[in-house]
This record gives sequence, structure tokens and C-alpha cells, in this order.
Amino acid sequence: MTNNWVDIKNANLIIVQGGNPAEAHPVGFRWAIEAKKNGAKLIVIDPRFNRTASVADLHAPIRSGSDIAFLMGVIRYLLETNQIQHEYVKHYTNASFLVDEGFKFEDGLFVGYNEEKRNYDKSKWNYQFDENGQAKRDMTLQHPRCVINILKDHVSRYTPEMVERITGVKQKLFLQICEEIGKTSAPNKTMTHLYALGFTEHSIGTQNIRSMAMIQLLLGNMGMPGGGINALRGHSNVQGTTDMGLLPMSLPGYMRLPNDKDTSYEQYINAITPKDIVPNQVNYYRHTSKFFVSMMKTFYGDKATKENGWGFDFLPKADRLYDPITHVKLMNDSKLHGWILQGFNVLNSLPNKNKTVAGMSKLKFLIVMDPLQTESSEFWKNFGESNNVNSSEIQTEVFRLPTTCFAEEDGSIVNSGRWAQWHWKGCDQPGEALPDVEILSMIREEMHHLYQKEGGRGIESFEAMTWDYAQPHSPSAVELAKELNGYALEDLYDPNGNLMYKKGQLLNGFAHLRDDGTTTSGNWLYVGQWTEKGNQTANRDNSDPSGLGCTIGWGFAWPANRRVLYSRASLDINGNPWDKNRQLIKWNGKNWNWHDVADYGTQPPGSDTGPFIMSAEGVGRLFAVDKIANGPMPEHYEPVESPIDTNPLHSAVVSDPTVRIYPEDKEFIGSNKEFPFVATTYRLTEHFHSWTAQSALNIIAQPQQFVEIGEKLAAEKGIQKGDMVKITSRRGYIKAVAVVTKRLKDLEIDGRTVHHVGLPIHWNMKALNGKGNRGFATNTLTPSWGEANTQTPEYKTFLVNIEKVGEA
Ligand SMILES: Nc1nc2c(c(=O)[nH]1)N[C@H]1C(S)=C(S)[C@@H](COP(=O)(O)OP(=O)(O)OC[C@H]3O[C@@H](n4cnc5c(=O)[nH]c(N)nc54)[C@H](O)[C@@H]3O)O[C@H]1N2
Ligand SMILES: Nc1nc2c(c(=O)[nH]1)N[C@H]1C(S)=C(S)[C@@H](COP(=O)(O)OP(=O)(O)OC[C@H]3O[C@@H](n4cnc5c(=O)[nH]c(N)nc54)[C@H](O)[C@@H]3O)O[C@H]1N2
Ligand SMILES: [Mo]
Repeated sequence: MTNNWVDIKNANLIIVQGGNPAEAHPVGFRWAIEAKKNGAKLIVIDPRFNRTASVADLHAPIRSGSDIAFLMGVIRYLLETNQIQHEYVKHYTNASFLVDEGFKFEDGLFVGYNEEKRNYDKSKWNYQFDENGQAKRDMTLQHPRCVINILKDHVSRYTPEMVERITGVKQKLFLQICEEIGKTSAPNKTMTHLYALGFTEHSIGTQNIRSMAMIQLLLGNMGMPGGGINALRGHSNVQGTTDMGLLPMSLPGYMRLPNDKDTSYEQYINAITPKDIVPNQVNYYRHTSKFFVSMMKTFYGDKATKENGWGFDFLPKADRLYDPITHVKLMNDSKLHGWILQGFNVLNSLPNKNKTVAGMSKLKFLIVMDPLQTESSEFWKNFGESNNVNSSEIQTEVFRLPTTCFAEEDGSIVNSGRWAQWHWKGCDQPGEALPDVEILSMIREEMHHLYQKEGGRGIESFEAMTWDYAQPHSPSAVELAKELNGYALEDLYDPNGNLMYKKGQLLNGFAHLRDDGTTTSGNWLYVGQWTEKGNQTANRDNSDPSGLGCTIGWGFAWPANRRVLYSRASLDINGNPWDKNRQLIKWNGKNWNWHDVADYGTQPPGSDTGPFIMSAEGVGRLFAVDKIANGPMPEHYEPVESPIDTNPLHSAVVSDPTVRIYPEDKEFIGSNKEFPFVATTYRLTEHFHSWTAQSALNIIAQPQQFVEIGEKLAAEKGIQKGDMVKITSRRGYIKAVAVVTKRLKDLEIDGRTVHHVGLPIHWNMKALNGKGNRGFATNTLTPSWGEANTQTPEYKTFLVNIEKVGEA
């Protein structure tokens, strides 16, 4: 989230598009209800009339996978009707920047496409530069190569007629929503956007999010209380896991893992540090070397020296992307032989379950660290129709290591609003269970012994690792939290020679990190979470002097305890608030801290330093230079499995040309002749993924796998409420009880009638369902191709067929 949960109450308009918070985030959703009590409107754009829609002012049923067409239509409307916040757009976005003469978009492709590699050479997706390497701008916004004019041209195709043709949303309703959105271009009105997987789990997920971010920039809603782009995160600490680098290509603090092209520290740090391209900008990532070197000092201590590039060679270098979909591919290719699943029930959560089972069946060993006995740890058992394997042919040895769960240990959890909050252990774990940290530490200890005994590749980096916890087999949560925060390794002085820290003291903020080996920090984002004043994540002062829900005394919000990101953009250039009732920061003669911790440094009012301090330009990007794999501006592409076979904007390029489809997955692409219906998958309040399949009370509340079918489709197929239905995709089939509903409507898309079929995720072969018969995994049906930036599978839009197989 750029903002935070409580801040949602400040919005005038809440758009929920790509999520269902009333169901999946019921506690946080109370802030949307608070906003409604204050007079805000709530609009839900979702294929289904879901639980969030049931309390909304407006619901637009949209075809799954078509949001970009809707949102580009909104941008066209805002530009045509002149409902943008002009001063904001001019000064705080890259609207005025001139785009390279070589950039173009034609017949569905941006310039630079390489058909063989299915990727783009992005070199022309850039600005024009002067002889000093500075980006050229035209502040009158008249130049035809200005970003704003290129954008105008790009979105001109997304007329209300075209929006209706692609998305199925009727023009009248579309324009009604545009009108509500347009109202928030007033400086004293804000819109917030809430999204989750309905936006991300698509072959165009990243561009969905960008589309809305661009709208928020045009409206002047970024940096404003009650504004922003707000991702509602999934598991309670999934924000923390991504912060900590638990992504295959990531290091803590969103630094990228070196790859095999990164040959030295200097070369790597140069490649990941952005250059200045506009004078006088903060360009905060210029400090990347300080974050990186401090992290390396945490990892390798004295073994990380200036001479050895801070231990650069100790880090693993990835030769390719190792995401879970690739793991499964490599297993199927017999190139990956062992797998550790730590808190990951792949059989239920990865797409194309049959492919996952086939891959796992080739493994030599599988280690499952989990508090529960999961489907994944029993993938080798024959459960009949829902897992029809030949157990005697599967040689995989499975080790189960029972772990604790969050309530059985101390620690902090980071929520969607970037707040780290400490929690205390509630009780001891049962049986032989041990905390994850302890299990991993014991594995490390044992591996160390083996290395010492037998030697082997990689021993240097293993031995270089710092491991100075009081009990090496069991580092405590307190030790880890302090280590992530970081220490001074020597007495540290400011430029005027004043002592800032004595050697060994905890650091207060990431601005104090150094790249000369005198500071440590396991994660630069978390500096300040545990200082000499104690554990900041345990703070529980909820006073709110602004009345805007900005409680800086509660927990610790990264970065630097800041509650709203880019807040300098909530004030005009001269430092006056766009809306005096929505002001969190102000100039105090020294800096901008007031109710919130400001992003902006010490530049006084009137300075030409932009508010978007993390971009080299200092402004928000309406045109994303060379960052995003599938285009500097979003474009509507059909899902890989499209119900209409064509792209009404450009029939030659139907789906996103950069989607990653492994060769063996080509046979898994279904056509709408065989599979005419659009399926989407989602969760229910009564369940948490498949954990609750092992909890009788949850199963009583929602007992059995069902499929939601609209009334018209049900009538066509002769299906009645309660009938048993078989749902088939190119990947396999499942069976479910029919729920015939008004909540799913047929849509008119490009002259055809398109029906949606809705499938909750939860059940699987082990699930209790009250009737003794086993469940199926919804993910038997889903495809494993991945979005080009994130490799997220297209779980939310694929094609199926349905048929009745039993009476109610
Ligand atoms: N009770 C409960 N809460 C949970 C979880 C749980 O298992 N149970 N899981 C947690 C996790 S890990 C996560 S990631 C979050 C997920 O939170 P959400 O993403 O809010 O949850 P989903 O149920 O996947 O709902 C996505 C919504 O997107 C809609 N949708 C599908 N396709 C499209 C599309 O193309 N466009 C638009 N506009 N909408 C679309 C679906 O109809 C659905 O209403 O929930 C978290 N909260
Ligand atoms: N079709 C479809 N598929 C989806 C989605 C969808 O919307 N549609 N959503 C996707 C999303 S957003 C997500 S997040 C994934 C979820 O995928 P998973 O993360 O695989 O799902 P969970 O069932 O939450 O599995 C987590 C496991 O962690 C265990 N666990 C809990 N606490 C601890 C702990 O402290 N330590 C350890 N070691 N284990 C613990 C639980 O018992 C559980 O078995 O599914 C994805 N799959
Ligand atoms: Mo998730």
C-alpha cells in the first residue's frame, strides 16, 4: 500500500477493482465502511456481484481479464473531458518529458519486439536526452513527443464503444463510473483504489496495476490521505516475506539477486543504481550501495571486506529465474531432484495440479515443513478420482518436519500498510513441532558438520556466514529483529565531527547506513524498528492528532515510520496543501515532518525537487521508461485462453506477446470451441486456503466444493441448484455442486454472449466435506503460464466447459 488501512476512511471514492475485501479482508474493510459513513461512494468492478458489491453504491460486472480496456477508457475520458489535476500533472508527473523519436506502438506491438525470444528490446522506451544526459521536457505540454500527448494518442482507441465491446460493461454504466472518478480530480477530493488478486493473477497483471496508478497520478491522488494505490496483501505476513527477499530473484529490501552476468561488486552495484537524469532530484536509490554493503556486513561480518567486494562472491548467482512454476518444469524434466516446501501447500496452490503431481513423483526427496499434514506431503497417495496416482511407482522419499505456527512464537508481522507489529507467543507448540528458525538453524549446523567432514563446493560462503546468536541452533526473534535493524560497527560521526553512534549501538534510520563497512543492516527498510529506545514494533500509542488516522506511535511502518508515501505530492510546489483538511506534513523551517514522517528531505518550499523521491526523475511515471517487460504504457491483450479469439484493437496480436509459456505447456492451451466458458477462482470468508479443510467448524460453515453458474447458462445446460457438475479445462477436470445464481451475468463481448463460471479454492483430496467423499482441487483446472514481469499464473481467467453429471 502507498497509504494504509486506516487511511481508507479519508477517501471520497473507493474503487474496488480486482479484489473482494469484504470477503478476503473483512477486518480491514471496516475502513471502507467508515469512509461510507463519512459520505464516500463505493464502486465495485468485478465479474461477480460479490460480498463487497453487496454494500457498494455501484457494481459493474466486467469480463475477467479485460480491466486494462476499462481503465484506458477511463484515461481517455479524463483527458477528453479535461478532468485531471493540471498543476499536479505538470509538476509531479512525467507528462512534460519528451519521448525518444524511435518509440512507437503499432498493430499491437511496442517498438523493439523480438518474436523468437518473446521479449522487447526496451532501449527506445525512453526519454530524449540533452548533451549532458539530462532528460528533455516541455513544460507547456505542447510538443507532440510529450508523454501526455503520446498517452492521449495511445488511449484514443479506447472509446466507450470499444470499452463495452471488450469488457461487456455497458457504456452508460461505464460513463457513470467515469463521472464519479473524474470528480476526484478536484484538489480537495480523493479516490482510493483497493485491489488484490483480481488484478494480479492475469497474464497482464502488472499493467492492470500500472493503469490504475496512472489514473491516480492524473487525478492528483497519489501522496494524498484518502488516495493512493493500495494492494491488499494475502497471508498476514506476506508483505514481510517480500520485504525480506523471499522471492526467487530478490534480496532483502527489494534489491535484486545478482545473476551470472554480474561479475563483480562494482559492476553489479553500478547496474542496480539509477543515474541522475534531471537536476536537483533526490533519486534516493543513489544510496543503494549503502543498503547493499550494510546487508553484506550483516551476512558475512568481518569476512566482507572492501578488498573482496564486500563478499560479493559469497552470494549465489542465479543463472535463470527459479520461480515455483520453473521448479515444477525442472522436476518434470528430471533436472531437479529435491524440494523443500516450507509453509507451501503446492498441490492446492500451484496451477495445473496434474503437472505438479507428475513432477513431484520424479523427485528423489521432498521435505515438508508445516504445522499440518498437507495434501502436498501426501501427493503420492491414491485418493481415487481426485488424485489418481499409482503409488507403487513413486519413489520420492518424504520427510515431514512439523513446525509451530505464528501463535506459538514471538515476532513481528508486517501488514499491507507496511506496519511491523510485534506479537507475543500465546502458548507452547504441541508434540515434536519446532519453530521454523530452529529447524533451519539445525539443518545449517548439520550441513556445516558435513562440509567440515567432506568438503565440497560452496564451503567458503557457508563458512563466511555470521552466526553469532546466543544459541546457534535457535536464534531468538529479538536477536533477529535487531540484526535486521542494524548496528554501528565503529563510533560514527556526522560530517561536522559530532558523535552520532558509539560502536555497537543500534541505528535509528537508514539515512545513517554507510558503504564503507562501518554499519550493518539485514534489511535497509527495517532500520528504525529496534533502536536504543527499544522495540518500536511493540509501540501501542494510538493517538491521532491529525484525525486522519495517522498514528505514528503505533508499531513501526517502513520506511522510516512513514504512514503515507509520497506525501510531498499532497502539497503544491510552494508547500500549500491541495486540501487543508487533508494535510499530514508541513514545512517547519528545517524539514517537512508534522503529523507524519515526510519523504522529502530538507528542501524548502518552492524547490524544484520532485516529490517522487524513489524515481530518478523525481516525478510519477505516466510512461514507464525501460522498466516493465510488456510496454511503457498498458495495452489491452486478451487472456491466453480467450473466449473471443481476437483482439478487437488489433487482430494480429491477440494475447500479450511476452507471456512466459514453457514449450510443454502449449498443449495445455484450450480453445473456446471446446471450452466456451470463462472461469475464475476465488476464496471465501469461511475458509483460509486449504488449512481450514482440517477444521470441522469451518467445514460446517462451507461444507462442499461448489461452482457458481449464472441462471441463463444453467438453463441452457439443464443444470439445477444442487446438481453435481463436471468442470473441465484443457488441464483436467473437477466435480462440484451447482450454485445457480443471479450474481453472475452473461456479458455481450465483441458480439458474442460470454458466460462466467465461478470456482472457490479450498478443497482437495484430503478435505473433510461432511459426506465422506473427497474434494477435488480447483487448481486441477488452472494454467501455469506466467505474466512476463512476475511469472504469476493466470489463475483468474481461463476457459472451461461444464456438464451435469448427477442430480441434486
Ligand atoms: N477468508 C479468507 N481471507 C483471505 C484468504 C483466504 O484464503 N480466506 N487468503 C488471503 C490471501 S493469500 C490473499 S492473496 C487475499 C486475496 O484477496 P482477493 O484478491 O480479494 O481475493 P479473491 O477471492 O481471490 O478475489 C478476487 C476477486 O477478484 C475478482 N476477479 C476475478 N477476475 C477479475 C478480473 O479480471 N477483474 C476484476 N476487476 N476482478 C476480477 C473475483 O471475482 C473476486 O471477487 O485474500 C487473503 N484473505
Ligand atoms: N486457483 C487459484 N490458486 C491460487 C490462488 C487463487 O486465487 N486461485 N491464490 C494464490 C495465492 S494469492 C496464494 S498466497 C497461494 C497460497 O498458497 P500456499 O501458501 O501454498 O497456501 P496455504 O494453504 O496458505 O499454505 C501455507 C501452508 O503453510 C502452513 N503454515 C502456516 N503457518 C506456518 C508456519 O509458521 N511455518 C510453516 N513452515 N508453515 C506454516 C499451513 O499449514 C499451510 O499448509 O495460493 C495461490 N493459488
Ligand atoms: Mo496470497
